[in-house]
Amino acid sequence: MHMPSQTDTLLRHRAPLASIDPDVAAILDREVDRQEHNLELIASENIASTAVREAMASVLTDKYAEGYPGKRYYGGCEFADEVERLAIARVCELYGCEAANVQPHSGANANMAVYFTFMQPGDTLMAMNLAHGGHLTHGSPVNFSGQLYKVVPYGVRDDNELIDYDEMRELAVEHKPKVIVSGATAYSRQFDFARVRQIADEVGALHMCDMSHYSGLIAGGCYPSPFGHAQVVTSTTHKSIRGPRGGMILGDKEHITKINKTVFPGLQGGPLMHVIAAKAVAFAEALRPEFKDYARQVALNAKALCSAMIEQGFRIVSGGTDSHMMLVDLRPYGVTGKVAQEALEHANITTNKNSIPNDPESPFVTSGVRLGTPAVTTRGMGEAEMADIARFIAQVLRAPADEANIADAKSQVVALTKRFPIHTK
Ligand code: DSN
Repeated sequence: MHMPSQTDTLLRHRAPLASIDPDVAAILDREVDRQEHNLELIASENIASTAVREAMASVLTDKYAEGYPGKRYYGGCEFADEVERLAIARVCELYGCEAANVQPHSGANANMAVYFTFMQPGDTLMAMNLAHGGHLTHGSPVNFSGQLYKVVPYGVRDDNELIDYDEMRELAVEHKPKVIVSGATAYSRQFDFARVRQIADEVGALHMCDMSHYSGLIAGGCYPSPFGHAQVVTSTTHKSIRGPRGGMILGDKEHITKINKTVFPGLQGGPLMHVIAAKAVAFAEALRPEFKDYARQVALNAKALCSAMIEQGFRIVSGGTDSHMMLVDLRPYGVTGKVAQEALEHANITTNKNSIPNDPESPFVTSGVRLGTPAVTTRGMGEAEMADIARFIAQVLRAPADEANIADAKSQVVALTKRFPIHTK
């Protein structure tokens, strides 16, 4: 007779994580505590809802569903089909587009799928310079995108730190890229998507927008939409749109049909159906009227934080923000991005060091930090709290090596976070 082991018994009785694996459970508890008592200002992070996390932790993690709805390589896919169709229908409604692929495991995979579909190795890719706010997958030499393609970067003007569209056009005419990418990770201003399309059309390129950073604001009507200007739009699903960690590709039927073959079987195997279920939940949340209020508040908070940082004596790259983020030039305080990130972390303020345009420091040191408001807005903070946050940052960076000063700032940060609980409501 088979005697079930203790572990089998625990699994069958749906034992909680803590009884199966107290080590991992304890780590997760500490992460909850970190999130509760830190101010999360990393512009690419957010706080997914309990519903999104519940879908992500669902039984769909067990299911192989290689293929697409109605055309799978495995049996038993009826509910996988249903949930993937729902995710596609919802995201198309959200952005007013015709077709979508919700299977990319990440934004990098989504970008790779588009490049592989429309370019051959050795072709020319034009995208924003990483040092001016672009992304690794937009042609960095340490990334596949910079290694497979000839990269022609465009950047910002020296005088106003805004994208130089005249230079973009000149470079495009000269180098004839196959794909021009709009979108960035550290550009706080509006993209002129119509202008990028005009340039792309002039040289016969595809305009791909990587809207990862802006996708929540676009869904909420608080940032210009690339739809109608870019033939293909890629995004992560976990930044301002507040879904699970993952990627997606949106566009018209013609382009998405071609891209589908690249995603599967070209690049990926089985889709993460539990994550696709969570994407469907996030898209439903973003379709609710409250999400528009959220997106509006993210943008208002970014403007408020930006003004308060300027009042504290920091310089903001380009002088302001039209989005959820800003790049802070720390040189007026005489600290580098590396020193600032570390000192702020000791005071429970989470940021990331970031190069500013024409940065004299290396990317490992930098002269800037990037600040974003999606996560603090999700926990309910408003413009008044943004002024507090700027004050705390200034206090820390005025004396980043002074332990008593950091401890004092930290106690104020923790008091603020306690007024806006996340997981313990
Ligand atoms: N790493 C992300 C960011 O922080 O902007 C982009 O993928």
